[in-house]
Amino acid sequence: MVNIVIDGKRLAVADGTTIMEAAQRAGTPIPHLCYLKDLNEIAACRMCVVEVEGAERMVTACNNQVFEGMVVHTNTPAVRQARKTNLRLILSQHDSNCTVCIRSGNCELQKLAQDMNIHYQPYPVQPERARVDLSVPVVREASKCIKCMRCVQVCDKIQDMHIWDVSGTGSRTTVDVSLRRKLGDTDCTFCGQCVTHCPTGALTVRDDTGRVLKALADPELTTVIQVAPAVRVAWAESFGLSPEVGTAGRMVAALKRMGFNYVFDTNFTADLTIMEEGSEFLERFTHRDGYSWPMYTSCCPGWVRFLKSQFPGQVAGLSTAKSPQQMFGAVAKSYLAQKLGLDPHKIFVVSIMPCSAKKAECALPSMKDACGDPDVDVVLTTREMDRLLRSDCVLPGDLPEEKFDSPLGTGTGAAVIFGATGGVMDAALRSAYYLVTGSNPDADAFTAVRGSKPWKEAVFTVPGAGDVKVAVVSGLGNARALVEAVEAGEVSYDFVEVMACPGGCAGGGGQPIHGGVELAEPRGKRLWELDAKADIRFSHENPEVQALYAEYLGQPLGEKSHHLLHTDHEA
Ligand code: HC1
Ligand code: SF4
Repeated sequence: MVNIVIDGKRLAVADGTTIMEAAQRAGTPIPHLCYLKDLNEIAACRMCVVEVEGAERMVTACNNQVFEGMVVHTNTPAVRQARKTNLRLILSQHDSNCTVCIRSGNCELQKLAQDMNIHYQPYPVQPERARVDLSVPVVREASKCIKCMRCVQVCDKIQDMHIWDVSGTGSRTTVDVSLRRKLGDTDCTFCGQCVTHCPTGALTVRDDTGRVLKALADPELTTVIQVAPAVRVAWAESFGLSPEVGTAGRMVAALKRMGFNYVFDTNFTADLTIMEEGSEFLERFTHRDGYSWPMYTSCCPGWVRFLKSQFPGQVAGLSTAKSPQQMFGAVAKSYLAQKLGLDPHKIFVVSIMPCSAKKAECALPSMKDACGDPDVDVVLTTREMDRLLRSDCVLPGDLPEEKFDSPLGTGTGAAVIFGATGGVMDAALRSAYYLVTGSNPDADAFTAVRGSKPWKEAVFTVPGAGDVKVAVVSGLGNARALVEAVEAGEVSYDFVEVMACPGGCAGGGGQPIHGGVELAEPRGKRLWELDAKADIRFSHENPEVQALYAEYLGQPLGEKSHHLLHTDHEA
């Protein structure tokens, strides 16, 4: 232990503790802007300067460790002045047009300026201007970048993709797409992790709310909305509602107030995905030869784009099943259109997703199988949905709960866990077991694939089929390590679930942002709780999915399924 004094308070802390952490423990938190624990501890913003007795100059608290006898002053006039000057210099390069910024009210720079009582700017403001590219889902506004390096670090250290980099020198130093490329020309997976780690509005997800409002106002269109599993445990955060109040039922009620004709559940097609993907796995598993191993899940478009660009030789291992979001669109513009007697060209399908990559997925040329139009017309993130509700003066906390509409609105416990790492695998194993044996396993038989460990593996015995060796990873850095190990022959699996975002969609790039606080784990925990208390916990028992097969599709992997619900991943 190390004995120190912070602002007159004596305390003992463990060796290796930073001044920042020690001050937090002493009850005198130090302001910071670029800092993210374990990810970005480079003192780029110099907001965390403190005075240390005996030191010649101020030191930064986030990347300096305490030593025996250290005496720290965190809040002297000189410290306050230095921080203010540093922040004003940052603001001199920042477009502070806060009133129309997407991050206004949720911006760490704005909050710090307010907290530090900065209300005038003595330095001339010269933000870096650059054209904004709206052709891709992740949008960078150079004029708002404060060069904190968080995007570079999360993309390098967590996602291992190296899309962002420092460019320029001296006062022209900035952060940009590496090698000065356009984002759309890179292998960026559009996972959006750089966006959720950006403290300002420099990195955002393209706003498509205008297209949705236009569709809602068009009397010719029937508007159909689907809501992804992970959205229900995150949407209410922006409204400050507790989980008990911010339920899926209130989200449905709020969307109905917006005027959508039908509010359906992506959980329905998550169950459908299990029927198709589970059957596909069993087909491959029982006829082993001629297939590429392992079989990989295909519901995360960030992962699919990653595999195509980084490991093209492994693409044959991807399940051909489309993602639940895409299956939903295809079913809405075929089965639902027929059932309601509607022209599929007049059905406008909107998805609410925790994800930025889903915007790129729905625009793929291959995703238009139902009627030649895109199966999904617009994807909005959880944050965009919250903004829409706000702009329409909907107060979700005051609404009585409502149910999803039928016939695409029922989902099981196996579906809701798609939003958490391990959930797709758990759900697939439950139904694969049933499809082989004709009886259900214990719904909690596959707990080894749950939890936040970044790389999990397990072997399960399915009577009549044998041992199934599975792995689950989340985060693209972990995905790269796994695929490299597969290619090197160091590991071998039958079935692998990959989600691009750490913790799965619960921590997706479209979810509410909380100043660098990671919420994938608690949101995921709530998804597992929803599964545990669900009336039905097996995808094959979803009555609406059973009806879809009976009335329209016939059987899993049948001709209609092949046409509507599967893809060769070529485009
Ligand atoms: Fe996901 Fe999925 S779980 S990919 O993370 O398979 O986005 O929630 O909707 O499609 O169901 C996202 C979440 C989502 C799909 C499902
Ligand atoms: Fe999108 Fe989920 Fe994949 Fe992240 S893990 S890129 S949120 S689908």
